Amino acid sequence: RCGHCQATRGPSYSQLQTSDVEWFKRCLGESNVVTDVERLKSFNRDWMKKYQGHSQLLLRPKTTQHVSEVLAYCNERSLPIVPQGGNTGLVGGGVPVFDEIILSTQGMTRILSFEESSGALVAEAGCVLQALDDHVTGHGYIMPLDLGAKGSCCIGGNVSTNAGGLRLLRYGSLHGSVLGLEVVMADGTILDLLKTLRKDNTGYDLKQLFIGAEGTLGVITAVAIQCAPRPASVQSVFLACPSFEAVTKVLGTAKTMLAEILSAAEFLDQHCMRVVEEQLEGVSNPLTDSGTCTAASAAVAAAPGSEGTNKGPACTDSNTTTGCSTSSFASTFDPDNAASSSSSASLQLPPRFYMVIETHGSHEAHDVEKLDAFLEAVMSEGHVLDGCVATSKAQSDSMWHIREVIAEACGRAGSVYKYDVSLPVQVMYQLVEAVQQRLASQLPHRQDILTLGYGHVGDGNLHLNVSVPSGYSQEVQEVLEPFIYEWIQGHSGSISAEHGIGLMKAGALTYSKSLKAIQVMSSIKSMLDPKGIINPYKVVYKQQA
Ligand code: FAD
Ligand code: S2G
Ligand code: ZN
Repeated sequence: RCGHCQATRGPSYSQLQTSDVEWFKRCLGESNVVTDVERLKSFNRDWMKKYQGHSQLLLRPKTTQHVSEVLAYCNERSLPIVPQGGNTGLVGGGVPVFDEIILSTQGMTRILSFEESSGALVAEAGCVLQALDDHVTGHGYIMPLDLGAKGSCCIGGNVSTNAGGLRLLRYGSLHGSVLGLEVVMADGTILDLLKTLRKDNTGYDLKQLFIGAEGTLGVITAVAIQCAPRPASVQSVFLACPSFEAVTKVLGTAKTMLAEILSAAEFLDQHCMRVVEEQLEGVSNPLTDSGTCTAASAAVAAAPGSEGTNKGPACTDSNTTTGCSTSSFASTFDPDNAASSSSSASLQLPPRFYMVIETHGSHEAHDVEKLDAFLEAVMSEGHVLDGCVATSKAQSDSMWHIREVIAEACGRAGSVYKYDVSLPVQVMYQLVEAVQQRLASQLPHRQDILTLGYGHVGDGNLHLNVSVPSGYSQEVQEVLEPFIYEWIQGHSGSISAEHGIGLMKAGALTYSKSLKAIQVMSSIKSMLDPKGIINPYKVVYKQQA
């Protein structure tokens, strides 16, 4: 019985035989068939070390034809498989529940084509996202998605989870940027939907079924995706805010004043900043570590095109309305030396929230002028206590690094319960506070538990993380669930914004989808995978019963 979802191993599934392994070796070549228990360990365990499978076999097909032959064989033999890319998924979707065969796409890493004129890329599913971004950057394009896991996650896994990430606000969802897919179905049929046309309105848009299906409807073997022109001007700022309400105000102002050049709006709370600084060597708050980035005032005043910026008096108090302009941005917020920074009362306390905001545009002077006006507005309204503008790629990267390593830092601090959810922005942080209060009241002796919030605030996507130093426990799990799912349902949110359902939320789909909708999903699953051999127990499994 599975400890997470109480499922039992499907009665109709066969046990793996030696003759099966021999067949796979003849089909794929001995080196692409792994049975060694030690080598299988990392493939049987998810990135968070929360889900543990017991697969005895890893297959690494090199071609679509191989995948087709393997699936036809497994379907015939009723041998369940789990497709796996970079194994960075966070809901247990990419690892076996019991002894399912792991079908890894890591052997399928060819870039099949790139059209300079249109920016359409066609690549095999096992290509790592970072490698693709590097490839298209050389042609003056960027991938339309960016995740903290870009160094390991694969484009097939990205599509299969309908990954969101740091660029969704500007470049949209994969449901829009994926142009075509090649998918191998449960019976081995190769479904060639691999078009690079921007528009192809011919019947049902089948590729959409597989985007976000988390490997339960077929194995994606190749992806055609629309890349975006590499922006000539990238501006990044790191801001400190006194409250989450201020964060929402800054977001609103960014959307109106930065408008078409706004490409990312992320937030993190003070607990994130602390755990990153505590757990990761050499990562520090750019607003207290003056070496990280140039103070907004110096940068904005010096940046080209800001000549027109009102130089204004040195802003000694961000709450006054003395005509402070952006160029008088408080230099750096230094809690140890509050006297040297702006003297306003709100600066006496460490900021409770931080934001990373980025613009992608085609004309630096134009972009800096808009950014300058935006910073002036949010400063003069008191929604920003302090901040800095990156004046080099290295500074921009270091700002993003803080945001991207929060997950890793939380993982180092303890075992993490992750809740990737969509909520109306105005209530978003109330969920973090509600969970903090609930843990304090239900488990008052557990002061060691760290509850924090961060995420893609521009998309209404919160990442609530509860890090438990002593490890996963039923005691903590029962305080968190179903409380969190009920809270989300009561606030018209979604229990999964971008990570998917996987195994973790297979029993919670009803908090965000009607039974009727789930029944339709189950009938699609039964039609496309009648023997249920592709990634069983995941996504709609619970509702099948
Ligand atoms: P895997 O983990 O290998 O698999 C994920 C799911 O896809 C599984 O259900 C698996 O069965 C299925 N699958 C994989 N390959 C295929 C295929 N070829 N065909 C069919 N099904 C397949 N996610 C976000 O959305 N946004 C983020 O900002 C983000 N940031 C992250 C940061 C960190 C540090 C980490 C560790 C993870 C982050 N993630 C994020 C989660 C994860 O990176 C994404 O879900 C990613 O898309 C998973 O890709 P993968 O190749 O690792 O897939
Ligand atoms: C992110 C992944 C990590 C997490 O960093 O945007 O999607 O902890 C997340 O949820
Ligand atoms: Zn995310």
